[in-house]
Amino acid sequence: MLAVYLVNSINCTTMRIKIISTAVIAAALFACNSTQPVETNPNEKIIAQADSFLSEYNQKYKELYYQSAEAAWTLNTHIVEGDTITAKLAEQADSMYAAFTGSESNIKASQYFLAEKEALSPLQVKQLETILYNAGSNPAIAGDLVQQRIKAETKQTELLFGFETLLNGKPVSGNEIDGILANSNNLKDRQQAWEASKEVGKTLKDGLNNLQQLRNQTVQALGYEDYFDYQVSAYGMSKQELMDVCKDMVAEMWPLYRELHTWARYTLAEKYKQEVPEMLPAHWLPNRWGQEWSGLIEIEGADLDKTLEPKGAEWIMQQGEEFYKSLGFDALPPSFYEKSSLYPAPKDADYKKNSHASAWHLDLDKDVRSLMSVEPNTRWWGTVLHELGHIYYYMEYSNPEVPMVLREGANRAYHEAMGSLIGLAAMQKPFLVDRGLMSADVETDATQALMAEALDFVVLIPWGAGVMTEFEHDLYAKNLPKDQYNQKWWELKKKYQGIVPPTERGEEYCDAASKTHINNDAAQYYDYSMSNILLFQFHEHIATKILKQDPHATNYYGNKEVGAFLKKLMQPGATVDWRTHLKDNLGEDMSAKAMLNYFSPLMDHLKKVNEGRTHTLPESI
Ligand code: X8Z
Ligand code: ZN
Repeated sequence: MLAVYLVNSINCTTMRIKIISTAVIAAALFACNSTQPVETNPNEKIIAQADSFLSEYNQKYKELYYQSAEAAWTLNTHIVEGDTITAKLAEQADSMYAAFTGSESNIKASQYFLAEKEALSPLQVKQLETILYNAGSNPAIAGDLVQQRIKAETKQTELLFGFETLLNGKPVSGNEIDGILANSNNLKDRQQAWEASKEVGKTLKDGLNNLQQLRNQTVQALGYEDYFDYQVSAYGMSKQELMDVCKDMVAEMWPLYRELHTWARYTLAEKYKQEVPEMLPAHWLPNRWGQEWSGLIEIEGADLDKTLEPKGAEWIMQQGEEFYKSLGFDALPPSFYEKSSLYPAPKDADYKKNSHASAWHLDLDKDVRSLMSVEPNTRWWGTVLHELGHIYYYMEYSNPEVPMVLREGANRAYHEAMGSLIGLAAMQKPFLVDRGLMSADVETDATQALMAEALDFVVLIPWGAGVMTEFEHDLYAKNLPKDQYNQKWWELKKKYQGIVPPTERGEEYCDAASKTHINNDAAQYYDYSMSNILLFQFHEHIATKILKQDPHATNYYGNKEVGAFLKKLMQPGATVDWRTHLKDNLGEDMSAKAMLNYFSPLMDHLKKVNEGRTHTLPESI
């Protein structure tokens, strides 16, 4: 999930005192006190010792996490050219967080207790394992490397979001670029907008190369093979296991993706009055990375963009919250609206902000915020619901049963799935009619609606589990050389998405780095593909078991039982094992079956539409 942590090299005396104090406490814990009476249950003592270590850790963790998140929040919401103080503060706060989470005493203490794991409670073990995992990216034994990485990450964020994108010599926002790619039929304008959006990559290439080394080196100090290995281990998987899961996801969706690809080539060639291309030119698509193409479908009589436009961005936020409240979730705390940065910076603002949407859990409790640039259109309607899914997940597991260090999703994909699930539900006709966003009289074509959903949820799979995952795998696990970044990127784009650039893209560019996550949410993008698989499992359960409605035409609005089911998934946070949690709540393992079932009517339709057309992607991948 996108939440950015930034840090730097700071020599902090206070921090060192704290570390010593933790070390002293740990030493005291381990010392055998001969004056104490003999314990009847030998486990009681170690359980109590672990509890006291964990409670001190959790308290400090929350404090330092908050400081680091606050400083990172400012860095991402208020980027001013020439301001060095904000970055410095962010680096300092992140350094303190890193020094604590990666301290030798915390590592030693958790290793010591974990050696006795049979004696401890599952909740204690889970916390200790997470503490060790958190230490993995900041180990003190890596010395100066952690400081260098923190500094390099801060710099990369500033370069990415402080970058002035120019179109025809004039500054242009991400929303404006997206607007051109969503609406223009002029290929020249489209190409210029697409090319403008990639310029930032050039300035990020050296930084990415530096981070490639530093991320690998820091995690290697605690025994991880590389940074990709480290991020994947959060799922309890090896690199190979994760790559196999991704391969399976892509393979299972491939026949449908291949039909969508064929359909898109012919449809767009007609739209732009061009020959049908063998591969899709990147600037023909309605998204800068070709990661979702739902804009290619206009459902007759149900133009949501047109309906939302006059209502305004604030209305979208408020309706998003209403939807969650109708399911039985609480109102957002007032501080959410006071402290969030929800709308684009004014045109004449003397600062820039991170243009990518994210949700933040600043104090691991009720200080929840979102960073967005909401405009009243369909794309932002989905994004608002996505981000609110994170926010409500944060609020649900911020309960006394969940220790600070486990205030995370059951896994990262669960976290991504919640809001995207609500986004799916919020696009279905019965919901839209209920909410007055579509007239009940409109005869919508169910197949077209299904197409729009496939162009979003299916199209993301080869992009997320293919291009992004394999690129980052090769970057970190295979040390992809800097002079092969762009070549590798476009090789993968062609293989997995069937997308090619409008013109040759040499190594002076770094098109991968135009994607936020490559810079500040590294080696985790498979989360989104897995979340799509999971969310169709959740949706199928909700539609068939709770609502007793056709999964293609549901209305979640106002149903407290749906809310209760979601809360049950959310409330334990990371205190549970994600696989067991799925089995307990759905009675099944992670599987693409629900997603394939959902889209199966579309396959027949597309086969007919594409009859006689040439498919240029291979039958299997
Ligand atoms: O980054 C996001 C969210 C924030 S966690 C807006 N998403 C991915 C992306 O935009 O690349 C949601 C879908 C995929
Ligand atoms: Zn997200």
